[in-house]
Amino acid sequence: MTRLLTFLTMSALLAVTKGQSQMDFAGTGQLDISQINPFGSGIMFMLTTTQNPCQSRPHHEKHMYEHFIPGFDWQPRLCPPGTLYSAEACACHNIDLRQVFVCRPELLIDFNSDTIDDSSGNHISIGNNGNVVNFQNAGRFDGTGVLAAFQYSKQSFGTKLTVTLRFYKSTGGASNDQVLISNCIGGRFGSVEIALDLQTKEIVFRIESRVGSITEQAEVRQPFTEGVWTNVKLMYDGSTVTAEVDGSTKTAPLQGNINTRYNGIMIGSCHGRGFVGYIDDVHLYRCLLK
Ligand SMILES: [Ca+2]
Repeated sequence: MTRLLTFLTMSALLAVTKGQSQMDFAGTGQLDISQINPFGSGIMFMLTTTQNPCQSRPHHEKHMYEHFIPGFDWQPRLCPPGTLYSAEACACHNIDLRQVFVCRPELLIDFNSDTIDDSSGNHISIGNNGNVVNFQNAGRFDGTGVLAAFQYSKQSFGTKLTVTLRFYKSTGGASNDQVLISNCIGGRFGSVEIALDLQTKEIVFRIESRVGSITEQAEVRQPFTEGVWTNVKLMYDGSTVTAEVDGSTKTAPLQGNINTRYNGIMIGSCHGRGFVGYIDDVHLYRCLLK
């Protein structure tokens, strides 16, 4: 028994030291422990051999489950497409044999009601710093406004992600770099980001991924014009980043899982890069929208 515990402990240590820092997270995402490694160099740590209590529980909709977050109580979460939650496994391990796969938005903000909220049906809570208002069924951003979907903190998007939105750029803003959507943290660009470079008048699409312990980035730029509605799509399929603007497509190669971020998804500003104009029809899919 002692030998077995020693072996298990050593295996866990080796898994960490070999850079296998991605931990399964209730079968729906991954927690990147390299960003929260509390173990300083030279400090020994102990791994318990007691199984952790299950921190998720069934939801009445079997394609979902509830995850306990200290301070936020039980929060609903979606299982990956084609899977159902299993209380026995404490994860989305069951295959949904009846499912006909359709790529549906996990997050949908259409700004069509008085309150700015997620109308995907997944009840993702949207924070508003009070400076984003609905105006003629679109979100008006004055450079200080930001919407936040904190649910995406530390969640992995894996190798399948599509983000679509439309924007109308008005003149002005304190920053020449204005964020439409991003999970940037500090001065570090988002691992998922669509921003405007006002100096070059370009939309900048960014994805940051991780292959093993190596971080890689792809950036694709497309021109835009102020004062017109512009439709954009950012898609990543595990090998290619696709940036589409009003039907015009550019691509860049990239591999690996999209990097996790502590931040949630921010809309309209991130780290002082405030957007001035209108944003509408924000969709986020954990699948490929062809
Ligand atoms: Ca709208």
